Order: sequence, then structure tokens, then C-alpha cells
Amino acid sequence: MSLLEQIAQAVIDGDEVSTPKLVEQALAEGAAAKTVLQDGLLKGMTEVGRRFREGEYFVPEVLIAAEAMKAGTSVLKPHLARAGVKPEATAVIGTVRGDLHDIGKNLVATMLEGAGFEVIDLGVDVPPEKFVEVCLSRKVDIVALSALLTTTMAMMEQSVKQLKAEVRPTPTIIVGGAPVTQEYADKIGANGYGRDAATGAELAKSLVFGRR
Ligand code: B1M
Repeated sequence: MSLLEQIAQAVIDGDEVSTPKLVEQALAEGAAAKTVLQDGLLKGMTEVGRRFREGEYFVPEVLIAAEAMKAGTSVLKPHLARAGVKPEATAVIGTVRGDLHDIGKNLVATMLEGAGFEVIDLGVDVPPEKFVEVCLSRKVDIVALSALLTTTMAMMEQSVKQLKAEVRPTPTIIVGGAPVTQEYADKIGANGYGRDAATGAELAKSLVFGRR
């Protein structure tokens, strides 16, 4: 089994100890952080999702796998974000109300830091009012909303609505997460949609720095 396959397997097994060690080993052997993420950690999590969908895994197994994935991404974090870059703009990020998924959101936050943003991470289950409150209390250039459940996507629309009604000038708003699409982003009036963490950060950079 290749090292990347072992990383994927460690996530599937929910092995919180081996996963970060294997990630460290892959980096030490010269693998790119992005490859370790895509072909190791995310590949494992995709299989966990399949097992969950098909009733082979239940919430406890998924939670344990998520902890292993988090332990692995914490090793990758400094390699994904560019070190020593002075933040040029401020991004607020959060998973919307009702939604507790944070692995993808955390990756987007890391990539935003790497793209030169100071990131205010509001965590999970963030109500629209909280996004508004933070944007009113300081200058925010971009708000990044994450949702993983089809049921919580509606909360994205509500957050966009409240930000537009209550914050002037309204910061740029981008959305993302597995069930979200460009079409949905357009429908709810967001400024952009990021398919994954890297494109989300690229998009944020072009929307914020491109307009300066
Ligand atoms: Co949940 N869950 N979960 N879960 N879970 C999914 C999302 C699901 C697809 C599983 C399935 O059925 N196959 C399904 C949703 C179905 C749907 O609505 N369409 C589901 C469900 C149903 C549930 C519960 C309702 C289960 C239950 O209790 N019966 C429950 C809901 C809890 C809640 O939120 N209120 C639940 C709970 C959980 C755990 C707590 C056990 C755990 C989360 C732990 C945690 O996050 N700390 C969990 C997990 C781990 C998953 C799966 C297996 C993996 C999600 C993940 O972390 N992926 C997931 C199935 C799957 O996706 N394979 C599933 C890895 C992560 C890096 O990817 O988050 O997609 P992702 O992020 C990507 C992109 O989407 C994008 O970039 C990231 C990296 O490239 N992205 C953005 C994300 N946000 C972005 C924002 C951007 C731009 C890009 O700009 C702003």
C-alpha cells in the first residue's frame, strides 16, 4: 500500500495517532501538501462518506474518522498557508446555523490565511445575526459561508439576505460546501461560489484584491 493509501486508510479506520504521523512522513518524503490532502486525507473521507450513506458506518465511526482527518490537516496547515504573509484584508468565515460540519470550513480558513487574509473564524452553527454583528463591529472585506447539509443551505440564503439588509456597504459574500452549486450561489445573491478550499481562496483573492 502506498503512503497516500495508508493515509486514506488511517482516516477510514479513525486512527487519530497514525494519521498525523503518516502525513508527517509523506511531507518528509517530499510529497506536496496539496497531494497529501487530495489523494490521502480527502480520499479517506470520501470513502467514509460512502460507508455512512450506505449504512456501513454510523455517526460514531464518522466522528472518529473526522477526528483523524483533523489531526492530519493540523500537520498540513502550516504547509498549506504561506507563512509570514502580512494580512491585507479581513475575511469572516463560519458554518451556517444548524450545521456542525467544520472540516471543509477549516480548510477554507487555512487557505484564506495563505491567500493573505486575516481570518475571523466564527466556528459552526453560526446564526445570520452573528455574521451581521461582526461585520458591523469592524471592517470586513469578505464573508465566507459554509454548509454541508441540504437542509442548512436555506440558512445561507437567510444570512446573505440579512447581511445585505443590515450591513452597508455589504462585504463580498462567497458560499461553498458539498451540496452548494454556482447556480444556488447565483439564486441567493452571493458574489461567488468556491468548489473547494483552494478555489474558494482564489476566488476570495480575485474578488477582494481584484477590485482594489
Ligand atoms: Co455529516 N453528513 N451529518 N457528519 N458528514 C454529510 C455531509 C453527508 C453527505 C453524509 C451522507 O449522507 N453521505 C450527509 C448530508 C446529506 C445532505 O444533506 N445532502 C450528512 C448528514 C446527513 C449528517 C447528519 C444529519 C447525520 C445524523 O445525525 N443523522 C448530522 C448533521 C449534524 C449537523 O450538522 N447538524 C451529521 C453529522 C456529522 C458528524 C458530526 C458525525 C461529522 C462532522 C464532524 C465535523 O465536521 N467536525 C460528519 C461528517 C464527517 C460527514 C462526512 C462523512 C464528511 C464531511 C467532511 O468533513 N468532508 C459527509 C460525507 C462526505 O462529504 N463525504 C457528511 C471533508 C471536507 C474536507 O469536505 O466539508 O465537503 P467538505 O469541504 C470541501 C468543499 O465542500 C469545500 O471545500 C472543502 C475542501 O475542499 N467547501 C467550501 C466547504 N465549505 C466551503 C466554503 C467555501 C468554499 C468551499 O467558501 C465559503
